Amino acid sequence: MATVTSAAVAIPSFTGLKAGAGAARVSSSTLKVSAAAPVPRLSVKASLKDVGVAVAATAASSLLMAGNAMAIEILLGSDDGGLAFVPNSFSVSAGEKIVFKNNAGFPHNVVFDEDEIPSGVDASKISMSDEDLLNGPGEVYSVTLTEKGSYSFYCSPHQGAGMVGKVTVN
Ligand SMILES: [Cu+2]
Repeated sequence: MATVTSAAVAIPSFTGLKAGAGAARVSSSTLKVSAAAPVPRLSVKASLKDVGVAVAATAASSLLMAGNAMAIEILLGSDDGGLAFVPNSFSVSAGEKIVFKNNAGFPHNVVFDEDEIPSGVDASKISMSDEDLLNGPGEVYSVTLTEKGSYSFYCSPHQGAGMVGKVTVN
């Protein structure tokens, strides 16, 4: 009985050791948990990376806007909600980027008139499709024209309301 008791006494301390070993195991499984933790951390890093890309894109577009010689911005819809390109007649250099930006009265789009562009230019390659619309504020459609000449374009939902424009490429 006494032996059993001493054994019983020994057991708690042994259990304590086991608990210590168990604690070690716990910490090793904690290590496993923390080894798993880098996965969400990685996804955080990935999203930070995405943010970085977005920031870089914003910086690039600011740079684009700063370099007016390289790009021109045309507003889709006037500030008072008028259905018009602003400006609706302008000139660019061949290869200069034209950025059409949603401003008001959207949805809008930009479709070049296949009968009023320089011969040899494929209207479908420089136009948005009739069904494709810019629905949100600030959305843009960019196009670069390389053939010199006169181009007419319109917004398909608002062509009847007079939302048409003309660009001369020099
Ligand atoms: Cu429109």
